[in-house]
Amino acid sequence: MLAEDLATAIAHYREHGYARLGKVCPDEQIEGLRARADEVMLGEVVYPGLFFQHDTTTGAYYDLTYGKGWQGPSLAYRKIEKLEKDPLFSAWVNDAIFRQLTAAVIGPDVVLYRALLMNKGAQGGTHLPFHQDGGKFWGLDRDPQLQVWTALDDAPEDAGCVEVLPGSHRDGLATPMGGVVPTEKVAAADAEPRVVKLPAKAGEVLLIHNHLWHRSGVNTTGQPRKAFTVCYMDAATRCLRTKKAPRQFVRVFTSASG
Ligand SMILES: O=C(O)CCC(=O)C(=O)O
Repeated sequence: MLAEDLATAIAHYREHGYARLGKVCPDEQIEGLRARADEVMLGEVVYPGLFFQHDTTTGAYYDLTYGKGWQGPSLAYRKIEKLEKDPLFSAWVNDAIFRQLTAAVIGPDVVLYRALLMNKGAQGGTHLPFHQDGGKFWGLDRDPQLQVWTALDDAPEDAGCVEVLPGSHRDGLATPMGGVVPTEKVAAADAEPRVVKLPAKAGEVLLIHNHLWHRSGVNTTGQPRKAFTVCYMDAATRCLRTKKAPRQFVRVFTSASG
């Protein structure tokens, strides 16, 4: 990607809270990631310590269940975290384009908060309400600012593409906890008429500010809608949790590594 195109995308992300990088992941690499995601869901490729959340059958966010882990082979897992353990996903996380991007947005020393699959299976997936990815719920001494979302399958509007409220990142957190934006705040912001839908083709990348209000609907296409989303952050960020040992974050880029 040309340096001036990246700079234009970063300027858009800073102003509006999101940006399109275009189709920056080559087809062959996307096909590998898509196949690997299926292999992980089906239990054909296994890494200890992955986080799995299966999807609902209702499409309702509040029907999601937690803490069950891998529940057997299924292409209807909604979320799989810690995919940096897989060499194909790790290679994409560490791609040179993201070194350039994170150097400009975060600085030279970068760690991962998370690298996860967001899947809306062919059976429909689940409605994801407006939310922000930060706040006390994340347990950090500062909120990360940069998420990189890669479409592994085509994600047209009717597959439940990402939808955003432009500029909403500039108002900070809607609640100190972060996460789902309360419905009364969504109504008060008169969000609906200002929502921008971001349909994407496989291999396209979106930048999403952690404080941007974003959401996605259910998938009515009968085809899977898989995406891989990575949250990068400054290596100086500290985990504040006290019930367990504080998290140590996986290093991605360092000023020393050239
Ligand atoms: O893929 C989606 O539906 C939503 C992704 C998302 O919320 C994120 O990347 O933070």
